Amino acid sequence: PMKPINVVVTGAAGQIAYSLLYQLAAGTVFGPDQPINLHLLDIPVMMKVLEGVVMELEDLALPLLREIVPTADPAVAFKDVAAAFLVGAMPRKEGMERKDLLAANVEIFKVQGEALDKYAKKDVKILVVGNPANTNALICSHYAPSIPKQNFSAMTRLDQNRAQAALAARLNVQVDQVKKVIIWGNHSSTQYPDAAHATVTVQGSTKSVPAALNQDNWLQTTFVETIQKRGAAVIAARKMSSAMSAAKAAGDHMRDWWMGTKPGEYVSMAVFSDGSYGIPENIVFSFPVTIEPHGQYKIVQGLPISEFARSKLTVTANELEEERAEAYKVLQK
Ligand code: NAX
Repeated sequence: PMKPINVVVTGAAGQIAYSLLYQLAAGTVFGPDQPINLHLLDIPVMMKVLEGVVMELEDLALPLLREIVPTADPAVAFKDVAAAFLVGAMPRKEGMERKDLLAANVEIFKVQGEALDKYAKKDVKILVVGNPANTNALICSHYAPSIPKQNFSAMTRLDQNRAQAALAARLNVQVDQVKKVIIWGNHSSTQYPDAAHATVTVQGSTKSVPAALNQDNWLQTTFVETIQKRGAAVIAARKMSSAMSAAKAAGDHMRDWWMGTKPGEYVSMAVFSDGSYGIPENIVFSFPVTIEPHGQYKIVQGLPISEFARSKLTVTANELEEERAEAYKVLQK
């Protein structure tokens, strides 16, 4: 029998965690044979709510779920963790500017980076979901120098899933017949959802999505805008931000990182740029990656970048450089 691993979820009393925790306990992320201990971190005022979440986790009666550790103490939460879902963040409140939001979150991810550095396993896989996710991952890594940079990532999988679903709907095929959609850059409205390299399979024959659509214009306009603004559309309808789909995407991201990507496919993850595709180094940028089972991710190389794509990549890279500059300004105060 396999030994349990420790998995931490921050923001554990929040709405994304509420859907994510079930997936972890059910074995859909780390596999049906991997028992887990769940470490649940939230802030002191949320401890009562967290108690309720713990009760529900117990009542799932799932055999893979061993210990449950609710806490407001990062030292306890990050102890010997093999995987970390950093979901908790300061939400944007009315009248708050992007800068204020960044400042509040930089502080949170500094504290959690330091705790990861001190208490987590050195091969811990870290997924940042809390916004601004890419820059939070950068800050977190900065304060965890003993953990390799390649172990930090931020989530753009929800954007990828949204793009895949939108293409499938447009092409009138089942969602799993669309593959290799890419999200480039920041998890923000500057992200570039790119279907130029995507494929679609209809009745056993596979072709490129642009060829199947025969309409480049839609891919460069409505498609891009719809995916960039999908989060806002969900908020407008639900009065709350995406949670079920965000949690599912977080599970997808970690599962593929842990177990590997499917042969011939790639997925998008925001990771430290190594200069691939001319993207500046030392920002956390979403790239297409492949992963060997229990291995490191590799950024897919050699995809042709059109002039249109290049202009989109530049915009989102510039935004990430600006966020980095702002974050370091806050940290130096
Ligand atoms: P909720 O407000 O429901 O939950 C957040 C939880 O985090 C709260 O319980 C809060 O007390 C806790 N928290 C705050 N500061 C903390 C700290 N220092 N340590 C531990 N816990 C802390 O938000 P939810 O809807 O769950 O969203 C969480 C984050 O995900 C937000 O930042 C949101 O913007 C971000 N998202 C990111 C997405 C992505 O694709 N990368 C998509 C979905 C989502 O919008």
